[in-house]
Amino acid sequence: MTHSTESTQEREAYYQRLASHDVAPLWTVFRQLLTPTPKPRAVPHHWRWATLRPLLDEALRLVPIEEAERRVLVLENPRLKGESAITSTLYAGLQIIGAGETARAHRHTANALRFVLEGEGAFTAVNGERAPMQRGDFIITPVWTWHDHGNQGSAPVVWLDGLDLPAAQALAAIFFEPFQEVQQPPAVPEDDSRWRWGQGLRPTFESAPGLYSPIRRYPYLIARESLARLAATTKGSPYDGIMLQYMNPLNGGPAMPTIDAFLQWLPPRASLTSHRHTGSTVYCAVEGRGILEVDGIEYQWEPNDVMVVPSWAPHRHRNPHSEPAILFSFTDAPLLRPFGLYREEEVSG
Ligand code: 1HN
Repeated sequence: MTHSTESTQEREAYYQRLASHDVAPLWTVFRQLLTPTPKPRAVPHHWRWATLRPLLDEALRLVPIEEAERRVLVLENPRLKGESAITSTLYAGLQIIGAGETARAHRHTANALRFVLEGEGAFTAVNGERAPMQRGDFIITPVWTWHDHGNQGSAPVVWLDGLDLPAAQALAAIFFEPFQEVQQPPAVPEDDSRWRWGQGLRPTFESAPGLYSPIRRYPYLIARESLARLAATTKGSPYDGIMLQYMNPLNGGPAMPTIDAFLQWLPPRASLTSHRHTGSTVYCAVEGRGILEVDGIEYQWEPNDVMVVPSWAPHRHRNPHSEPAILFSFTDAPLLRPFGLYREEEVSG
């Protein structure tokens, strides 16, 4: 049934009057709000190391560390320009710190992770504990922990930063505080937390923080060795191959309350099954070469490339080469699970 011109005009006038009272009709937007499946604002994307690495060198040359709280190139989702976001919940960036430099100490409520890509001799200090940074190491600086970075080596060090910053912003829960000094004085021996909590042993005379993993650094050598040994006898998941979680040893859950992180091994000539799930994922290539197919688009990746898979986008991993391929990834899935919002399904075809 069509409406008379008169009633259409009356409605438009009515909608304008509603707006002047700061109200709006639901029925005109209902179907946009309740889409049958998720419609994320973020799009899939691939950032190439070959493109970004020279740009990091320019940042090193152009911007003194004293003028930048952190010398970082933000990986901005093409649909979220200006929002410092790789998806509507996650942040990712590449950070470079020159020989002898310090990235000053501060703390914030956003949870952060580091995945080391290049260089030797840097450390991240978290609440007075220094974690050495070697290629492939996974380091956490959870909610409201003091952290600074230093490079005692003779060449630049580069890593991937991952944060839940857009999620914390959406929840209007950002707090930030600079430390009273540039650097935290070391309060415990290097890697202390790993010896205390990261060997399948628990100190009986103390308790650990409840919200996040008590371990600051998960070394690459150990994660990689585990993957290689598992790969000799198992195929792992049909979707992810052999995948290990950076686990909080106190509860078997993710290392931080909002971000889960993984290292995965795609065996030579692996062609895995396509699936989709809620929650977004940022991938960073570590070893070998492979193909990540997202929404039918193929991203051919090389070491240190970064890719993003938004919520519910069908995706599939392939390794057509004769060498194993290794990917690091992190996801906001822990933000969804407690609220019944996590879904996962195989995608055929
Ligand atoms: C931050 O504190 C670091 O500590 C890196 O290295 C990137 C991006 C946004 C907000 C805080 C760091 C960051 C950040």
